[in-house]
Amino acid sequence: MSRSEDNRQLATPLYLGLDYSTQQLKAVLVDDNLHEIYSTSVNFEKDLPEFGTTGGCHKNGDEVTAPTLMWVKATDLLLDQMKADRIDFSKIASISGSGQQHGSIYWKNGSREILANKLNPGLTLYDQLQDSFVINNSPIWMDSSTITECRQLEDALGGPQAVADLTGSRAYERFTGNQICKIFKTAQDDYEKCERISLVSSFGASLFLGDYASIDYSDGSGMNLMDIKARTWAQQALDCCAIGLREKLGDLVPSFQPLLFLLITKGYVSSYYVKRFGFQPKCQIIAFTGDNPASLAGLRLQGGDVSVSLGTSDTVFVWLEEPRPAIEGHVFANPVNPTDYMALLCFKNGSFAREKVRDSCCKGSWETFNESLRSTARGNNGNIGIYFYDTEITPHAIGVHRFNAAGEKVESFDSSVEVRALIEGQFMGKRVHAENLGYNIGPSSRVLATGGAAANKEILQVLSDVFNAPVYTLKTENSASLGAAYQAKHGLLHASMSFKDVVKNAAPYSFAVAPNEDADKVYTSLTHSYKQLEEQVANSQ
Ligand code: XUL
Repeated sequence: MSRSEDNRQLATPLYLGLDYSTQQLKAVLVDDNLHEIYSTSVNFEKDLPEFGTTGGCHKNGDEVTAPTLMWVKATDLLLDQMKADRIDFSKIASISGSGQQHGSIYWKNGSREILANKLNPGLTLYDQLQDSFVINNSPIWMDSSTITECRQLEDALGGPQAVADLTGSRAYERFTGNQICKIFKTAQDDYEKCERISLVSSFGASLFLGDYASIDYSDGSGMNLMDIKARTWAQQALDCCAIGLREKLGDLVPSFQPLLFLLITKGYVSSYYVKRFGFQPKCQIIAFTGDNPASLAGLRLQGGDVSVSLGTSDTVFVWLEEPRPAIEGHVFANPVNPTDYMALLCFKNGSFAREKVRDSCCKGSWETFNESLRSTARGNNGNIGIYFYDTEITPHAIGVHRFNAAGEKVESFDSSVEVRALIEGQFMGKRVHAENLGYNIGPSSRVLATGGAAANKEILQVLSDVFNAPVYTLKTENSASLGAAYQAKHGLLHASMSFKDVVKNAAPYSFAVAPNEDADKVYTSLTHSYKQLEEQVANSQ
């Protein structure tokens, strides 16, 4: 291809973002202004029924896996769909992606050679990678079968806080190091026949690169194996898990790093895709990352921001500069700024608790619920409630606990006090745990609200007041794949441009609400009281 043709092609570059999530593989194409112009997806259960999954996985007690080849076949199908939709693959300048975090893929000895040199463009990936994996069913994030391995790691490294200080999180059953440790102990032959272990994200990148793709810092933070500050493998943690693990994991790279092929030349898309689909030979593969870090990129969070996803469970992402890993929540390397961090906090009691209180106090009416929020004073006259109907993750505790302004336990609240206590309690809990991990609300902090309850302005007003920061909303069905597409462009430009500048033309946020003037005064001390009461509840269980 001559230079002028090259330039003409790139006059309208497109960027491809992929997301290998639990239930589907999704593709999003954005133009040079990062506006989404196309998306498509393959649903594992519906479109690939031959694998017999429910929601993309197989559950067997506390073991939860997904067929590795299902993800390979989904990749074939996705690209076929894009071809049928007449996507001009030659316009794609770069590709990045994301994957459900923590899942692991075990490549058989010799597979690198197949990926790099033996793929026949006349055949599907599925046909050619049949014999490339030593473990056919990849453990995924819903697996909780490694409690023994977790205790072993915490005992060896000096306890849960020591593991958190080193790796960003205490030992978790779904975290990849503990999963690998279990495979090392129970299937040592398979472990020995494995030449590379990928995460779901780096596995996706490997398929497109035609070589083993490096694990990125952010998704690498979800393994209990990476030194979160140094961003290198933590040898003590590796030693605890399995023999010879360092070689099987490869090198770590920043999350927006253009990848290398065979560790030497630029990591362009494998010639398999050039010949089969018409990708341009210089389409660059950028490291893939975890779905949560990719979503942080998709939401375009900046220093000081926090995003709160209000769904069945609530999830909080926090941008951190100086992390303080704790035994609740996770600290990951930040995917868009190489020196910063992000925290991920999951709260089990989200919409379910809100709906339960709406039903018990407001006869099922959101209108009455909102009226209760409007008619009660900020700070609820000192009344505080903790509503953990299900065993909460952050903190690990259960039950409904109500306290009056003197901090004394009470049996019940009036309906409208109950409604405010629930919403204030949910948001003060988020603030407490974000602050525990090193978050500081600053003058330019913003809260980005997403998920179903983000449509409710009265709820957002309490969120804004508790965090003393303006709240914005953004439509985000695709935040992980969109974030991956942003990272595809960022990866090409990172040497000369910050992520913030790369995404400056992306769709603007909608402003929702601003904090009331007395918010700081009311909630700084109330949140302090909430923190003490929540600790008291958690410690007593
Ligand atoms: C994060 C986690 C999940 C998966 C889901 O720690 O386990 O959010 O990433 O895709």
